Amino acid sequence: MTAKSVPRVQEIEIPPNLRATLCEYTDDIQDSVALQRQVNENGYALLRGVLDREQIIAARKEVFSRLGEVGEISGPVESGIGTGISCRREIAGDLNAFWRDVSTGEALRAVTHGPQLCELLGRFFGEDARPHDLVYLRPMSVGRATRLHYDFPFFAGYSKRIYTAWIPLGEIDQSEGPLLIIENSHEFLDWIEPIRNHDYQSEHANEVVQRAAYEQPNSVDPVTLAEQRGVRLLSADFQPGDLVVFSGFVLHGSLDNCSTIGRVRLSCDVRFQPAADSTADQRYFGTDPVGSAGGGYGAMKGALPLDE
Ligand SMILES: O=C(O)CCC(=O)C(=O)O
Repeated sequence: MTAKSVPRVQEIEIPPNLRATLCEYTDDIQDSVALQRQVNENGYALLRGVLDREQIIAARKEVFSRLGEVGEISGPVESGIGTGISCRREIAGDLNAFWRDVSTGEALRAVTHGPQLCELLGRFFGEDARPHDLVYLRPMSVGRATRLHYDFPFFAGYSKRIYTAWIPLGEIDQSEGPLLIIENSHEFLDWIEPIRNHDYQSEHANEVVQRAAYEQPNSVDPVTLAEQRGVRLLSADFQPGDLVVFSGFVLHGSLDNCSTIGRVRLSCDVRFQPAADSTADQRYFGTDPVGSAGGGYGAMKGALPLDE
């Protein structure tokens, strides 16, 4: 990391004493007990080079080709350089259908719903795992970031055993806005206990889960939050094939995308639960899941043209 690419969050440079690199898992990836230990201790596990690099690159090309067709990414599309303009509304018309189509592309699904990831996630549960059908594909333009939140309120319901798989679709430098995790946030019991004790199967209106996930963590900026809690902001430079798995009780978001060459950061996050748990939640399962907000793929940020 050079001096000119100090990571930023919500337009604030993160002071050196408040930032650190995510801890890498270095044990055997076949070792279910060691994987579970790591995620229990840290709330997350960063696994390097565990996914098929060629499949990741194919998924990146597939997604950016679609964005290239609507004028948002310049060629060669693999570089992911945004044009700053979009013809998505004019060319694609139905933004919901377009985003559903991109999010269910064959190459992308080979990564998110292929056996490699599913078997790996199964080891975190110690039993067979199943991905949600709904995935969150995130092309993040320069200047964009994801605010801090907990995943549990969104995804707990019929199953409470949820892990998120965060997959960088290509190389992502810390200056280009990758995943941000708040150190030890799985131990912020004053925030976690109310979430853990809520019955999200009975009550999961979008306003309820949004408030539970976002409200308190965003009452101050992330740097102030880290100072107040005596923790650090964790991220890493990512390569294709890397994977972060984290629990629903880990506070996370993203760094700001400050790419100096206009590169759009691309990643996908997918939730997994034990295969034995119910798939009755229509928000996340089925051929056309409705999502937390009820609007399906059309309600996701990714469904909006990149210049909006
Ligand atoms: O990639 C991001 O910007 C944030 C990811 C996220 O919020 C998630 O995986 O739940």
